[in-house]
Amino acid sequence: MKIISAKVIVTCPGRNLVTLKIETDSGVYGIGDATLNGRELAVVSYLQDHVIPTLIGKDPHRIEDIWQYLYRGAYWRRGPISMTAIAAVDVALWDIKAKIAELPLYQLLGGKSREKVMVYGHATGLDIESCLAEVERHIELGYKAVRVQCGIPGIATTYGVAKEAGKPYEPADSSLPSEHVWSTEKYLNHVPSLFKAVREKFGEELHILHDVHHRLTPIQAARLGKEVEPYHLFWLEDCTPAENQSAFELIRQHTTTPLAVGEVFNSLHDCQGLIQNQLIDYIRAPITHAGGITNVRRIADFAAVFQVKTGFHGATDLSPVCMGAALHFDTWVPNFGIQEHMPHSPETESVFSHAYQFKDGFFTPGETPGHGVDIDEELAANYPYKPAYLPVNRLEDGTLWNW
Ligand code: CS2
Ligand code: MG
Repeated sequence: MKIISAKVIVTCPGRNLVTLKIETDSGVYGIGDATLNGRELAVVSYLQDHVIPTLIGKDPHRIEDIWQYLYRGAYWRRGPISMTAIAAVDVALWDIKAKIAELPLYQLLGGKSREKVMVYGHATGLDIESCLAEVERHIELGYKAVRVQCGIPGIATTYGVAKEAGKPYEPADSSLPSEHVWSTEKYLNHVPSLFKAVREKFGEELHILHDVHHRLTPIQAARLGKEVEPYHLFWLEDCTPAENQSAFELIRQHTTTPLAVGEVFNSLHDCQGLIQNQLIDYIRAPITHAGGITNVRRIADFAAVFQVKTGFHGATDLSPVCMGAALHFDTWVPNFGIQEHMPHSPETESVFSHAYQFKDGFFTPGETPGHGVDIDEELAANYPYKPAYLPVNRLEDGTLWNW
């Protein structure tokens, strides 16, 4: 069997999404997600100009060999652009192999470890009251786990808070980076009251998650982790930038609040210390940005040795193709923790058909051969690429900070 062609499909049904489609001489094709929010065209070029020419004529069944070829053969290793490109090829090849085997992808990984995959939704609010209303709406939809983010008095905009209840908060239409202002002090003084309010209104059973989004120093993260211990969070995410993995030793000394990190990781080397020293509880490196199923399986297996669980990133800037592949992986992976779920826009749902389904707080991946996701290329062409950037953050004194 041979790869005869491959193409990159860029579409913007509410936000830019990049899909790689690999076609074989058997007529079977596979697709992979190649979306890197704000840097999409860099991955498009990496695939079109440097990867696709090397794939033509290769045997699509040789997933591992092609992964090694693209990882080692580039000479320049790691990084989000190359690892996202490799991931798209990898997921497309797993899709092809499973279609040929006429099996849902999870069967090729090792079969079911669970009947359904627990997900968490996003409850955001400009203030605590409106966030509580969103939590209630998610509970009514059946979610057992909800990420809570609210506006901070004295700060105009903060991460993860939609301008209008129920509307996406992810910026997808800024032609150049918008600049936001941040105050750690105002945030730290306010956010523990959010969790207190959620617990008082909804009790102990609901899983509460929160994303700090890289904005604290280690000692500030230690303070927050300690202060929120009474509210038993499921996890505190990205509490400090993790390039310096040993920073988490300081945080771990001060708090038992579970820690999640890794949505910006693309390699096991980004998190090896965090995992083997048990400095975190959940690893979030998503299939699309961490080199695909082949590489994330290595990370997950390594994490299992140290009782670290998976908690894949699943924001809407990861396409339904990523969600589909992730749900098959989540169905198999023994050390599964939780899966993020942000509903894609209706336009995105029309461009990407999928076999995965939501029911009462859980997803199932579907039994369709492959990962069960497809793209309507004609419909995709109706949504041309729109330049868009993630925002940039500054402290109140103008210092450039983490968004
Ligand atoms: C966030 C993301 O979902 C999350 O946990 O950190 O929404 C993140 O802001 C975006 O994926 C960035 O593109
Ligand atoms: Mg996050």
